[in-house]
Amino acid sequence: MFTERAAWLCSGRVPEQTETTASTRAADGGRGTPPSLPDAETSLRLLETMALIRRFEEEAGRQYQRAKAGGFLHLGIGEEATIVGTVSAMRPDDYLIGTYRTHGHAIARGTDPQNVMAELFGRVDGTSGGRGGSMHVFDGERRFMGGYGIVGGNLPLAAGLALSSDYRGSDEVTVCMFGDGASNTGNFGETMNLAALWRLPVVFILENNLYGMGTSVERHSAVTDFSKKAEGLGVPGVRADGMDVLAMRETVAEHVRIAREERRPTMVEAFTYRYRGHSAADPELYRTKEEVAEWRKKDPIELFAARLEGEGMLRPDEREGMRERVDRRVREAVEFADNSPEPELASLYDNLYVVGDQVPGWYAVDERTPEPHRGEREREHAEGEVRKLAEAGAAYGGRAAETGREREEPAQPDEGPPEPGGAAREAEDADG
Ligand SMILES: Cc1ncc(C[n+]2csc(CCOP(=O)(O)OP(=O)(O)O)c2C)c(N)n1
Ligand SMILES: [Mg+2]
Repeated sequence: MFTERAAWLCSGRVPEQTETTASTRAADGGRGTPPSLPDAETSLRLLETMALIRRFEEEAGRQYQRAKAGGFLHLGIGEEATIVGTVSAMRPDDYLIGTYRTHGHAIARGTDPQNVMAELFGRVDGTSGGRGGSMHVFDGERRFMGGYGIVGGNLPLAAGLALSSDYRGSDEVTVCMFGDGASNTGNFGETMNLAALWRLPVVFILENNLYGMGTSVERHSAVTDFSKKAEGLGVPGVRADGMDVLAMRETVAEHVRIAREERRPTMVEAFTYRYRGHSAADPELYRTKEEVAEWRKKDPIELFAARLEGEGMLRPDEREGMRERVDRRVREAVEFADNSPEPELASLYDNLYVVGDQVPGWYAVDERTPEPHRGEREREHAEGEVRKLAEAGAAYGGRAAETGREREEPAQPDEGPPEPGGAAREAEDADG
């Protein structure tokens, strides 16, 4: 059955704008006048990145069926414009954090597809040393902070990243991408509340692909205008056409600016669609082939390529050259992953979160102490430590909310890094 909703969503227009947002042209989200094209180099880069992600994802699906890639596999085919448009509006020192559907996010951030493919294969050259697999791609160097399997689990982490930027007095912004289904978790409400209360420099991008696994948005969310869902908690939002890379780029750029300069968290709801099932093991009984076909007509890569061709920025032979380049890169990624060794058996416990003396000799990190310590000494650590840290954090956040977040100048290079807990202690002093 091809529903009325699907027709509405396929019409190429996002529904009525919410009133609660920055009234900028960017917030138009692809309705009305189409966003103007950036220069040729940028436009072609946007197209090629989307094409690379598409080709990578198709190959990942193939390698999964050959049992080369293990675990779960969630593909973002169809969602490329949401990903690439968003990432293209960020600075290299901004943070990005996503879900379990983030191969494309890492590639858009600049991670080599070879290392992403090696991660899918569980090999040492993978982005997480082959230990995370598809759901846990991570690239700290490019400030892509993962890759999380817990729905909504990345939201509080995003708030933490933004708080850390604020605490260090930097103007970095955190961009947090998550699904429509994740907006039903407790983490969503808790994160929005703190982000607004503490004026954290974070932009939330809700990737509305109309389903949480096999459950449509009308069946899982009482409020289906997701741009309004956090409004009552102090985080206003806009809707944007997630199938249009330029609409996403412009909208997110404006919201990143609001976070960076005005220190206000906001949300962008991106209307997008995944052509494949939720994961590789999805029989797709919850939607029709017609619905998928309708969305394919709005394909973000084909439509953008047609626009570039129409405006004389892309010749057919250049498009072909682009296809060959991305194809070669993905084939090389598979070869690289295939040749990368599996992790040594002896490294099994490396980097594990180990509690107490379960595994002697390994380092542990737990909620009571800020530093890693030897697992055997776990119980020697003072219980009071966590309380002190929590109190100091709350005092810091509270002060910032009152003062409209006056940021300190970053430390001069010769002063060295700020002393751990320095600002928190200051906040305590100010309070008492
Ligand atoms: C806390 C939690 N509950 C349930 C699941 C199982 N689960 C995995 S993905 C998913 C759907 C999430 O949908 P959405 O947030 O819309 O993201 P999408 O997969 O559409 O990108 C669910 C329920 C989980 N991983 N974590
Ligand atoms: Mg979804």
